[in-house]
Amino acid sequence: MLTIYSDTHRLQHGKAELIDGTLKPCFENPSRADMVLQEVRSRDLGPVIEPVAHGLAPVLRVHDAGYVEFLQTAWQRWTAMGRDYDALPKMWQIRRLRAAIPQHVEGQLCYYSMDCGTPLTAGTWPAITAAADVALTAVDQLAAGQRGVFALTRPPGHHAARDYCGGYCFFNNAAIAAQSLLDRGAKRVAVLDVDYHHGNGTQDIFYQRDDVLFLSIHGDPATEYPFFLGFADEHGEGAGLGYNYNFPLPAASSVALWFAALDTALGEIRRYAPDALVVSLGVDTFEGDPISRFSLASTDFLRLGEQIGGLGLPTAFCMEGGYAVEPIGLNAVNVLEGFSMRQ
Ligand code: Q9C
Ligand code: ZN
Repeated sequence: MLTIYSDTHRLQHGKAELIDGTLKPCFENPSRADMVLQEVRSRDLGPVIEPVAHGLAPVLRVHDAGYVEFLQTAWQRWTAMGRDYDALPKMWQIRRLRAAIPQHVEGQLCYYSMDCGTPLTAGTWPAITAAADVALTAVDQLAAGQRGVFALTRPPGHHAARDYCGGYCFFNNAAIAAQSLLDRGAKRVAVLDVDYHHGNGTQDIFYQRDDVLFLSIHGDPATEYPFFLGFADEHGEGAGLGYNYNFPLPAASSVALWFAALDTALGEIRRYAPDALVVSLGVDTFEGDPISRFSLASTDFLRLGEQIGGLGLPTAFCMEGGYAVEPIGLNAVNVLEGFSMRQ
């Protein structure tokens, strides 16, 4: 299987996030993608190629123009005030506060953020545009006839909605890929999100549409991040009604329960009969993940890949979460190898 990768991800290197009352080094850091790439190479998964620059037009197909402009200019505006540290919001436009976009960069940071765990840094803009290009190049390769392509995207994307960042995500790489598939002629695309956390951003982007079927298997938001979206009764809206499926599972769910949810999700994908599939590939469902609470073993990821491969669809895998850094490559490449066994 072909892998698309850019070193530019390294420029996104946040310093710290608030964990258990103190600042700890960011879980979402460059070593994650480095470890995945190392495993891709050592297992000889296939060729690794650089992304092709696609510009902002395909990003603006899923993200709000004001949000994109904010991301593009924020670091320059932040440092112009003499701030040389990561930009993090300290308040939110919560219930009954005015929804107007503030003028000040700090106010805008609050307006466009979902949480305070997603540091905007000197390298955020180059890293997120490179990640979008990685996803878009994967789509180019599907259009050129590849059956499965691995977009080694970092930072991840599935928590980023049309107009907000959060959960370590800025641009929604998987949504950008799905939209690009449609723009290249696909009639229907399915996005299957297997990250431990609900893909609230992807759901948000496609919630009112029937040309993208979104399915997410994740820790129950009643107790798990992102808390405010990802419940089983979110089925879509308007034209999108019936095209959104959430499978929230209790935090300590068994592997058998997880695969039962996958089976139901795969059945819905078959029924939808899409032209292509995008997988939001988070491996934070792993038993050793430091911030998540499912218990998939490394071999379960092979099985996951095989089952996805059994759909027989052109498939773009976009890397999402996974914070047990040492085995992240083993787990991610197991999915890709399992998929390849079914081609
Ligand atoms: N105590 C992704 O996997 N905070 N994002 C968790 C745990 C945010 C995860 C805090 C988790 C975001 C792409
Ligand atoms: Zn996650």
